[in-house]
Amino acid sequence: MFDGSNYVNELCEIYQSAFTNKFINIAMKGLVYKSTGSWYVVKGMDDTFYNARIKGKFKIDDITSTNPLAVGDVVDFDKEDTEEVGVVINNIYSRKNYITRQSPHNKHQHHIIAANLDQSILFATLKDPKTSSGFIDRFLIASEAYHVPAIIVFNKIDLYKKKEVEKLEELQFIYEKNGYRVLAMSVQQRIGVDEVKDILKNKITLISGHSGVGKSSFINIVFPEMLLKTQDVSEWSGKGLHTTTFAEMHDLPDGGKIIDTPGLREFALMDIETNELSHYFPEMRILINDCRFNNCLHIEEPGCAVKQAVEEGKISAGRYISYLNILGSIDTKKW
Ligand SMILES: Nc1nc2c(ncn2[C@@H]2O[C@H](COP(=O)(O)OP(=O)(O)OP(=O)(O)O)[C@@H](O)[C@H]2O)c(=O)[nH]1
Ligand SMILES: [Mg+2]
Ligand SMILES: [Zn+2]
Repeated sequence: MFDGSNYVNELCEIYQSAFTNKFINIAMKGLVYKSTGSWYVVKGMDDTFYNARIKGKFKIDDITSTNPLAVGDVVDFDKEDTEEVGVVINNIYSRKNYITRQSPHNKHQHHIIAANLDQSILFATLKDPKTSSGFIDRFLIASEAYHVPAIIVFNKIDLYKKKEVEKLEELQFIYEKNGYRVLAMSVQQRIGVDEVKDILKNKITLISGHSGVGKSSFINIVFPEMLLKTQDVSEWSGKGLHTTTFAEMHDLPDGGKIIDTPGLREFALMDIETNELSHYFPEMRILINDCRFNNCLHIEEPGCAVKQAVEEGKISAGRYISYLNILGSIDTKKW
C-alpha cells in the first residue's frame, strides 16, 4: 500500500537537505493545511505556518477545477521580499490522489475537497440530520473512483430509537458485506470514539459528511487540544449553516493528520461514465464478466448477472436503486 504520510515526508526530506545546506534561502517546500480559495495556510519544512497566496495559474491532473490548490497539496513557496508576512506558492507537486465534488456554482467544474489522502471517513447520522443511503453510496463511489479507502461512521447513536437502530443494523450488514468498515459512535456519550481514534493513527484522513453530523465535535472530544468551532444542535436548520467554513488539516498529537471539512449538502459525482459506474460497486464489479453483453448497464438487458443477483437477494435492493438513480443522473453531455 502506498502510504500518504511517507510520500509527503519523502518529498519534504528531499527539500530539507537543500534547505539546511542553504542551497536556497527563501524558497521552501510545504504542505497546504487550509485553503479558502483565495489564500492558504501552508506549513513549511521549518514547522512554521505561513499565510500564502498563489501566483499564476496552476492546472494539474487534467481536470477543470474551481480551486487549483487544496488541503493536502505539497507545494513550493517563496518568501516575498516586499511583504513580510505572506509567502507565494509557485509550484504544486503531482497528487497521489484527491477527492472532488461538483462545484456548487458550475456543475461542469470540480471542486477539490482534499489531496494526498490515506483514507476518508464518512460521518453519517440516522437522526438530526438524517444521511440518506444515496448520499452514502455517492461518497463511496467517489472514494472508489479516486482510490481512497473509505470507512463509514454512524454518529449520534444516543438519539437512535428502535427504527433507527434497525436501520443501522441493516446498513451495517450491507456495507460490511461489500468490504467497507462500519462503526457506530456517540460523541456525546463517548461510545465508540476510541475505535475511530485508532483508525487515524499515522494516516492522513479526510473527515466528511453532512453539516451537523458531529465532525468537529468528534475532533474536539478526542483531541481537546485542538478545540474547533462546533454548532449547537438547536441552531441546526438544515439550511447551509456551516460552522466549519473551510477544509482544514490538523496534526494529531500521536502522529497522523486529520482534515475537517465543511458539511456537504449533497455529493454530486464528476466524470463517471455510465458504463463504468458498476465498477465502483464492489458487489457488482465481481459479476460484470458474467453478464451476457459486455456493455451491459444492468437495467433491462437479458442475461444480466447483476439484475439476477438483485432478484436473488445477493445484492441489496437499496444499493441497486442507488445505482439506477446515479446512472440516471450522469450527465452524458460532453463539455
Ligand atoms: N446527540 C448527539 N449530538 C451530537 C453528537 N455529536 C455531535 N453532536 C451535536 O451535533 C451538533 C453539530 O456538531 P458539529 O460537530 O458542529 O457538526 P459538523 O459535522 O462539524 O458540522 P459542520 O461543521 O456544519 O459540517 C452539535 O450541537 C453537537 O453537540 C452525538 O453523538 N450525539
Ligand atoms: Mg464542523
Ligand atoms: Zn448486467
